[in-house]
Amino acid sequence: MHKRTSLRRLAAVAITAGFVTGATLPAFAQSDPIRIGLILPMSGPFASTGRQVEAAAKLYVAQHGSTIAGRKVELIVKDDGGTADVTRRLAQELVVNDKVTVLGGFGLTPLALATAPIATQSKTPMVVMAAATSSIIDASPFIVRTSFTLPQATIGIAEWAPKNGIRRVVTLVSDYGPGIDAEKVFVARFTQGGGQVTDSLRVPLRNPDFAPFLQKVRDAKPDALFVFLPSGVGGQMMKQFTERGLDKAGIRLIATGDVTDDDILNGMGDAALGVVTSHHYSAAHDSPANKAFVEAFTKANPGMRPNFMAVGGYDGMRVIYKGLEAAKGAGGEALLATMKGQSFESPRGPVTIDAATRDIVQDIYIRRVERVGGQLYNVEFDVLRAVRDPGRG
Ligand code: VNL
Repeated sequence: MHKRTSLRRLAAVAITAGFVTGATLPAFAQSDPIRIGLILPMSGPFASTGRQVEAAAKLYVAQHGSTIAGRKVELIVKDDGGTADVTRRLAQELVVNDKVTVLGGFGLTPLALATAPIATQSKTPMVVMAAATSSIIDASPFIVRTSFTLPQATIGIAEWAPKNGIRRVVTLVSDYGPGIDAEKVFVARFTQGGGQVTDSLRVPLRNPDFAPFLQKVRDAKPDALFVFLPSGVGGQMMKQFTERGLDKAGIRLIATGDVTDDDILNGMGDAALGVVTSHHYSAAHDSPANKAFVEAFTKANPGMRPNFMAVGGYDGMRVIYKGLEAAKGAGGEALLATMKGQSFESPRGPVTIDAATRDIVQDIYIRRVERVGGQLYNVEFDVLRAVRDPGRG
């Protein structure tokens, strides 16, 4: 007994020190499946994000098969309900019990941040497909991002507004990471362009009551209200915006594309017409790659239109698949290395995972809500090419 233990310990030491005879031992057997663990808010107030990412990830697998480097690929989806403690526990279980090769998903910033230390400690690559606070990328050297950052999305509208007759603006954002990023970048760029931000309002992330804030904006009568709210929440704000008569008072609405999210845009009605936003993805993006994506997504998920969360999930799976293929099914540092630097044509347009920052570089479009074929879409009319995250200087 004692002898066996010490032998085993000796073997462990030999492996760590690299004294293994012959070829290096692979960390997996050829018969082991490659497990990809996605953690998403499939329930709770942000379930639409989970539903979109999951649908797109499953579409990617359906289109590209379940075998990589001769091994079976298993996609595991776990529901964290949008609660960080749950995300952390699920990540721990996926790494320790399921021995996933890579983690993905992460619907909101706090959920990504809660998982980052686990990715670092276990050397498990972690693909952030939805959350978008600039600083997430710094939380672990094992993070790769296929979503976007709020500074990236915000500069488009912040530069467009002062060139288009908007001089005085009030900002309204969700009071957490991405909202603070959006507010900071909007104020800086809009002011640089000659505009003036007269007030900056922050609403709680959970169950926001927009009424008192919008009343304040109505009284202040700026040229426009700039808004960031997480995906799925924009419709409630839009309803209140018109009910309180802000549109009639001549106050324009400008926003990041999170507010006119394709998942809910069509349900917003005429109130949304003419709203100008900037973002990295529109279901109306005019390219063959996007047409094929929207068609396949809608076919696999009748009644659903893919939004920017879906594209983050679809591209996230692309980065994982191509990374695994190049790394011959290995995880850890080897997979991280093959995920970095990937450049490809996404449904959103051309993208690159910057090898140095691990963050996504992508085009940012200026769009206007229009009725196309009886449905509301964000129609792109201008573009900033190959935008890096400006939040990192
Ligand atoms: C976040 C950013 C979440 C943008 C979002 O929707 C969004 C985040 C759920 O980083 O928490 O549209």
